[in-house]
Amino acid sequence: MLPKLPRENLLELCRRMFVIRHFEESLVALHDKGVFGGHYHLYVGQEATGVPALACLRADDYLFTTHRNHGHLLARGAEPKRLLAEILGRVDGLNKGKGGSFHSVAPSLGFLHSSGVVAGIIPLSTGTAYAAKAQKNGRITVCLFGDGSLEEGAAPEAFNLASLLKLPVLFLCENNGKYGSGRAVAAAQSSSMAAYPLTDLPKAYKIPAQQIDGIDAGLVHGTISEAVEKIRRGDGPQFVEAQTVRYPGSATNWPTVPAPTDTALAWDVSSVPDNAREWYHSADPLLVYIRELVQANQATRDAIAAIERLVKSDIAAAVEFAVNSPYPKPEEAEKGYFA
Ligand SMILES: Cc1ncc(C[n+]2csc(CCOP(=O)(O)OP(=O)(O)O)c2C)c(N)n1
Ligand SMILES: [Mg+2]
Repeated sequence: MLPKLPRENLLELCRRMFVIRHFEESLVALHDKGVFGGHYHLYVGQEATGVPALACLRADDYLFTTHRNHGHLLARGAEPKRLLAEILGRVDGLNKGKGGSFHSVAPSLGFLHSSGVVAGIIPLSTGTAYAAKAQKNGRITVCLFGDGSLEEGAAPEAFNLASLLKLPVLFLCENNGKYGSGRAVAAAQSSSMAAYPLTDLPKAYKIPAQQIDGIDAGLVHGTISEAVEKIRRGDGPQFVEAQTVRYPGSATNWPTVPAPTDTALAWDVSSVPDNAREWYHSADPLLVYIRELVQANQATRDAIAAIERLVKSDIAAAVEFAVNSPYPKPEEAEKGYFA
C-alpha cells in the first residue's frame, strides 16, 4: 500500500527510490569498467524500507548504518555526486575519499558512522541515545542493520542497556534473506539464530518488536511513524524487522544488474532473464511502488517515466563529476586520524 502522505511526498519518495536504483546500477557499471576496485554492497531491493522509514525522522536525529549504507545516505538526501566520489576514493567525496563504500558518513545529515564491523553500530547507537536522553534534546537515534547483526554479542548487550535505561532508539533490522527465499521468512527455524523469529531477541529484553513486509512502503511508513512517535514520547526503544527478498544482482559476492531498471518493467518483465524475472515481477520494491502510484491515480505512467528520466540525467552528471574528481594527495593520508 501507499504511505498516507500527500501526492507531492509520495512522488518524492518515488524519486528517491529511483535515485538509489540508478546510482547503484551506475556503480556496478563503473566497477565492471575498473574505475574503482574493492568490495561494495548494493541497497537495491530494500528501497521501500529505507526511503519511507527515513522520511519519518527529524533533520536533527542521529543515524548509524552498515556496509550496506549507500541507500540510507541517499534516502536521507546525500548528494549522489559526493557519495559516488567517496566510493571512488576521490577528494570531492563526502569524506574526502578516505571512507570509501564501507565507511561513507554524512554528519551534517545525522549519519555519525557506517561500520563494516557487523553489529558494531548497535552499542554506538545506544551511546547517542543515552546522550540525547541526558541532554533532553528530543533527538532520537535510528540504527539500521542487517539480520546478521543479531548473531553478534554486541546486539543483546546493547538491547539490555537500551531497555533498562529506556533510551530513545529505533533498532531497524533489514532482513534481506537469502536469494531465492520467499518474501516472508516462513521457515520455523534459522540455521544461524537460536532466537527465532528474530524479534524474539529484542522481546527477551522487553523491547517492543514487530516483523513487517519491507517491500510495502505504506506499511513501513506507518510502522516507523508510530515507533518514532512512541520513542519521542518516552516509551523507550522499539525494534522493527523489515523483510525483503534479496536482489538477484546481490546473489554472489560481486554485484551484477540482471536487468537495467526502467519504469516500463513495472508492467512487463518479459525482457528480464528467466532466473531473475520472478524478483522483478513480485519483489522489486520500486516496481511495486510505481504500480501502486498508478493504480491509486497518484501519477500516470508517463509522469513516473519523466521522474525517472530526470533522475537518470542527474546520476549521469554525478558519474561525470566523480570520475573527474582527483584522488587525494598522499600527504592527506596523515590527516584526520584520532590515533
Ligand atoms: C564482526 C564481523 N563478523 C563478520 C564480518 C563479515 N561479514 C561482512 S557482511 C556479513 C554478513 C552480514 O549480514 P547482514 O547483517 O544480514 O547484512 P546484509 O549484508 O545481508 O545486508 C558478514 C558476516 C564482519 N564484517 N564483521
Ligand atoms: Mg542480511
